[in-house]
Amino acid sequence: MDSLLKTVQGKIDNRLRISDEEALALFDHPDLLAVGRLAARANAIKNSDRVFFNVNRHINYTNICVNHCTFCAFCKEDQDEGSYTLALQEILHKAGEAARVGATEIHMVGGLHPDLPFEFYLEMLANVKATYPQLHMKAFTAVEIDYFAQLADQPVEEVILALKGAGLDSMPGGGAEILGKEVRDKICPEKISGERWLEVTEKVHQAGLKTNATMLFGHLEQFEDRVDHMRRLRELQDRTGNFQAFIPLAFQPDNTRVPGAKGVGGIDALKTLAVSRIYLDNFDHIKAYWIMLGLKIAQTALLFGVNDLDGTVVEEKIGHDAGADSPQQLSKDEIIRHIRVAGKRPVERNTLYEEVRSYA
Ligand code: V47
Repeated sequence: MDSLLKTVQGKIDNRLRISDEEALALFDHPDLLAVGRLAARANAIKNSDRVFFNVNRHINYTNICVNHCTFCAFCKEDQDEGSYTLALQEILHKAGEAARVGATEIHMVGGLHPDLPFEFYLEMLANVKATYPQLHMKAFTAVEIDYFAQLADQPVEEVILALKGAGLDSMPGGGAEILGKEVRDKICPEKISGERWLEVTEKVHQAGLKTNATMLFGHLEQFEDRVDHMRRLRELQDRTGNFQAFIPLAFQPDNTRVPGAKGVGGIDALKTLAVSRIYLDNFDHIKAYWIMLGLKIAQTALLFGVNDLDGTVVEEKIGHDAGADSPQQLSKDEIIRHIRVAGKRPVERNTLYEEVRSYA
């Protein structure tokens, strides 16, 4: 073991955090398996051999979006072929299908639609919640919440309270992309800044809601940008403690407009998940989102510090419009089998990481 690995191991064992320089050095380290072993050690301290998953369904109510992020193949203009906005009845139908198969969570996000009023979103939430109160509504992103504040001409705090009142239970981690300005200006120039994403997320945390945090990687960014991104998240988590999971999203390049981007290889994906597990000492969970990583890498990641495989998903558009070759959905049995084959203990969780059922 070289001196970097020894230092990092000592820090993990003594519950100390690694520096940005150490994280960068881990990204550059040639021994992926050694870095993975350290991440697995850090994860075992937090989660022992448990790997979480949930039974959920994604609903994307519209793909029409006023931002034109170059990495996004999902976004459409109103008049484009393939653009859509779901009617409330269709949304309720999808939520009903999820409820009938025992889902505990609806993950609901969409584009920034130019014409829908804020009331549309409140009504959507309130109707799903009233019809299926057992479903946890994990919905919108900091980007959408900022947009709603503009639509409603209200402060973000008021918008969050109104959404909470209508049934919002927590917020997913999308829209973070890469928080640093230089890369962000290239891949999503019209999107809110990284600073604003953090500010809105902090307000959501202050309103008592849990959220996740994502990082879109494998496009134009350097390792330095990834470490900078994680540092900002670690600092916010020190202040609020309301992040649940960190989710590195592997960039899917098809039908996108990021010059030169080729997508993410298995080694980079595993290294990124592993370094994030070691660096983000104040995050309880690192999620391998199998839709973007592919099932094989997501399963392998369970030996590289990951303790969450996300869920059944059912219908996925954002990654698949960009060429993801993963399936659209997984059954609970398949997820359990993939976790067991990795030598881990499957635990079905709800959105707040409360145990629904543990499988011996
Ligand atoms: O913010 C867009 C990403 C995100 C592409 O919180 C792409 O539990 C890869 O946030 N290739 C939305 N990624 C998805 C998301 C998410 C997913 C699963 C679980 C959770 C959670 C959150 O998808 C966007 C963007 O970063 N994205 N285009 C692409 N071509």
